[in-house]
Amino acid sequence: MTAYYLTTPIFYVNAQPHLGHAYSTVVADAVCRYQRLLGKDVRFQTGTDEHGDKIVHAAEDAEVSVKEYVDTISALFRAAWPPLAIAPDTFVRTTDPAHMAVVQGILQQVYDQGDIYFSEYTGLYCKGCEQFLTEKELVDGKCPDHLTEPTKISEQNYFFRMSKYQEWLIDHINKHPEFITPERYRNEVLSFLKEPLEDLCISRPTTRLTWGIPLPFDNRFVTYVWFDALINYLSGLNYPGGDDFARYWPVAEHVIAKDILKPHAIYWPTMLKAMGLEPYQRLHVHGYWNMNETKMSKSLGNVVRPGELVAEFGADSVRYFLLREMSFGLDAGFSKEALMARHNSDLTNDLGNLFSRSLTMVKNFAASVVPQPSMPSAQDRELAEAALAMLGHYREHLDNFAFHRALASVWEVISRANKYIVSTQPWELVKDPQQTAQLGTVLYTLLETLRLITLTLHPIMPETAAKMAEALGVPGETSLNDCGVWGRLVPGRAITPGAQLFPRLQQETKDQPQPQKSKAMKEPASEKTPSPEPAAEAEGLISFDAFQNLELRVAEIVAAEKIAKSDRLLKLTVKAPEERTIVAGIAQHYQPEELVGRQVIIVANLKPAKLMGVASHGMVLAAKDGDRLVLSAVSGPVANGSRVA
Ligand code: ME8
Repeated sequence: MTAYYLTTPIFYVNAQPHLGHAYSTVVADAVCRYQRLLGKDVRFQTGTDEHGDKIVHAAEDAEVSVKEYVDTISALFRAAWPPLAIAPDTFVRTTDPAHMAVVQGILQQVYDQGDIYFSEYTGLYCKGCEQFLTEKELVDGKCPDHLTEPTKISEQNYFFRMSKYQEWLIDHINKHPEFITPERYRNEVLSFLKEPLEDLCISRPTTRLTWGIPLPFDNRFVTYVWFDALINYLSGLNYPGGDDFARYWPVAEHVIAKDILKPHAIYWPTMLKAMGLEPYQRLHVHGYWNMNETKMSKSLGNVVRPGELVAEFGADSVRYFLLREMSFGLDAGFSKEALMARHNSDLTNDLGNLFSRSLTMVKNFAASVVPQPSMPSAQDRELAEAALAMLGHYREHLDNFAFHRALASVWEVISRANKYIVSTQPWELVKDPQQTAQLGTVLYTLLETLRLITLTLHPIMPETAAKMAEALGVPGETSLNDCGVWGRLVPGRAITPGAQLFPRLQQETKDQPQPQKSKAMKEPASEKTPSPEPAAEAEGLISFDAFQNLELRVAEIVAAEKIAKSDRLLKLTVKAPEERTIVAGIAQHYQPEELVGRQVIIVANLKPAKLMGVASHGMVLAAKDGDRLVLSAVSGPVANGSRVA
């Protein structure tokens, strides 16, 4: 089995994960899932970078020991990924003794062969970058990334003979056009390499910094951050021994943002060359997520927390947005409104609607089984051909990390399929027994198109794709090579229409842009016969009248007690404003005593029901957040019985 190895940067633990970190990691996760879909043996690595001045200062600010600090923040990074459906295989910490031993082994080797030497250096040091900058790199005398003036520092240190490998590196980049992509970054590196390369300072005296890996040949120094951090890509493979290194290093690829281009495109390949190793295969460089035109960064504090977005939109919606909205390599602006618009337009309207309409029609018109297709018409063939062509475009774009293009080609087919429903009018075909064969072909064409769409979504929205595959009766389809052909759905097999894929989300303010309604979903004005499955119903929408029928009222809890033999139920007496009893399944989340005096929202016109022998007249509303249940409330005191609408 062909191997594939992809890494993200290892993130500094001087602050908590934000959307910028999440982006690189979602990208890597999606690509790894895609490579698995191609049948490869994939290794996906991320981790945390835990040495250096920055970390020591962050721990001082937090008033905890450095060890305690790095353990806490590293754990936050590790915990940030599963909620985004990100599943790395390895998580490297630079404070792991195993990593530190690999770094020391490499330092000794490179020192022994004469590529590390001791010397004095005076230079302009940027604390933010933790590196010396050349005059040329400054903008108005300041570091362009941190907007601060670097400090002139003079000290004795160890240096890596990077200049020795400059010609080799230029030659390597020229001979391997894919080594650094997109091309703009390759050009940037080649242009930087036009000037003579200076040797790289790789140490800090322990008088200035102790939180680092001691140089094995001089314990008055620790190694400076890049010689430590970059080696994670090898230590995670148990370099130099073991099978992993032999298997995965020859196929290594890295994902980074442009802020760390120089260390990855210049320091790292020359370090590898000095070690006698082959360089990585490809470096994929992306741009920045900006907030109001400025880079989202922990030092500026203008960050978005991925966990909060997941709680509001769901992991798949956030993943889709990140991959669809940014052209890989360029900067993109983040706004919640844009995320909301994509959720409602691309996911709820286009994809969700296509899926629910199609499956509901199979349920209603074909008894929930895959129908037998017959001779396809030109229209049927067109959709099938477009769906197959989509797979080709999708693969080509994903191979080049052009996620937005790959997704645009999938959504083009989604839009075509929605139009196909409108023009083939299955609800009319079902009325005419002579059209049964044609109806079967239309429904089969829709189901096959959906199956191919599902295949492309596995890497992007894993949970959604799993739900779709389950409903289509193909839960095990996990190979693009085997399954990316037309006609694999077997007539007669059961289809199980499930729940709505993406609930529609509400805009918070009127000023926010409305999601664009996909053209494909606009039913033609000439369509006189109403569809038996109107779009709104298929989306799980209800009419205002239906909502009005629901009597929501504010109620005050005046008494609460446990119900014998039930560890789940509490008997509540509420005033709304008349007194009534409601049985609520909240005993595992609230003690009776903490409830009295609270105002909650109830459904007041629910049919009475008996629970464990107690008659319940209504239902208390609560939010379910994973395993947690949190009672509804009003933001200020109101009269008991007030209507909520
Ligand atoms: O540089 N937009 O760690 P770091 C997009 N430890 N991506 C962003 C971003 C933004 N606004 N902000 C951060 C380090 N990133 C070193 C790396 S690797 C051997 C050592 C992402 O915590 C992006 O991947 O500052 C960027 O390259 C990385 O976080 C920098 O993370």
